[in-house]
Amino acid sequence: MKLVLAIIHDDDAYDIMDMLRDRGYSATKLASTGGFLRSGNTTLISGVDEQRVDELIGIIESKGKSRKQVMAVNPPGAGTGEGYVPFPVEVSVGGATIFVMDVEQFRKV
Ligand code: 2BA
Repeated sequence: MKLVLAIIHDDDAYDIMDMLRDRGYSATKLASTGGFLRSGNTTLISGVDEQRVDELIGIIESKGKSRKQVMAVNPPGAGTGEGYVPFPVEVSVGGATIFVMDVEQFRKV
């Protein structure tokens, strides 16, 4: 068994969850926060048989859209002092960031 952990955009979460449910996958949705943008995103975790990992990733890829997001950045060396005007920087976020891990044990008790 594998554990798939996928960090996706909040706006894609319900479409992906719906499709996973329709295809018979179990998944858990966690509210998470990106360390760089400090804005909300969604982490899905799903335990699946190894043979189904590629299909699961395909579903996430098909619904997870890449987006541009703008963040305000202080000029280099500005620190936290006043008098500096933050400037906007555009970053490309997602589709999805996906980790696949081995599961040593899976138990429901
Ligand atoms: P954030 O950490 O908020 O990052 C949002 C986007 O900002 C990233 O998109 C990337 O384009 C950019 N970015 C991140 N760190 C950067 C840096 N040090 N310098 C310049 N640009 C940077 P994605 O790569 O698509 O990542 C989307 C979200 O997936 C991340 O949100 C984070 O929550 C998660 N993530 C990405 N890589 C990860 C990793 N190696 N481990 C854990 N979580 C990760």
